[in-house]
Amino acid sequence: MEHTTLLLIKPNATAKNKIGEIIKMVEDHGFVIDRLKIFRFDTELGRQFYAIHAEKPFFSRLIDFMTSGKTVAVVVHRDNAVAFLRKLVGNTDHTQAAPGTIRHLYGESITMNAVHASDSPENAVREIGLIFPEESK
Ligand code: 3AN
Repeated sequence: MEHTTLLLIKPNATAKNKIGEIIKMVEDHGFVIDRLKIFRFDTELGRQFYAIHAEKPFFSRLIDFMTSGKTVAVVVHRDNAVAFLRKLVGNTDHTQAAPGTIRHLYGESITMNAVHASDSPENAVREIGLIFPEESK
C-alpha cells in the first residue's frame, strides 16, 4: 500500500550539515519528496508534536533539544512508507541501531538521535497537519 509519512531531521543533524546526506539516503531508498521545509520548533509546537510523551521523564530534555536549532521536515511517499522509513531510521537508541541506518550513522544520544519518522499512517497525518498547517486545510 502506498502511504505518505513524515521525516524530521533534528537539530543535531542540521547543525552538523547532514541534511543533504540524510535526504539522499531517503531518496535512494525509493521515497519521493512531496513537501519540505526548514524551521525551528517553538516550545508550543514541540509540546503538541510530542504530546504523547508529556508525562515521560525525558520530556523537557526532548523539548529543549527540539527547540535548540533548525529542523527540516520532509513529507515523503512510497509503498509501505511508514514501515520502510522506520526501518531506514533505525532504533531510537543509536547504539542499538543497525549498521546502515540513519541513526546508526548520525545519532549522538537517545535524545540527539538525528531524525524522527512517524510510527503509523494515522500519526503521519496528525504530524504533517501540525508541521504544515496551511497545506493540510
Ligand atoms: P522514536 O522516535 O524512535 O519513535 P519515541 O517515539 O519512543 O521514539 O520517542 C520520541 C523521542 O523521544 C525520541 N526520538 C527521542 O528523541 C526521545 N526519547 C525517547 N526515549 C527517550 C529516553 N529514554 N531518554 C531520552 N529521550 C528519549
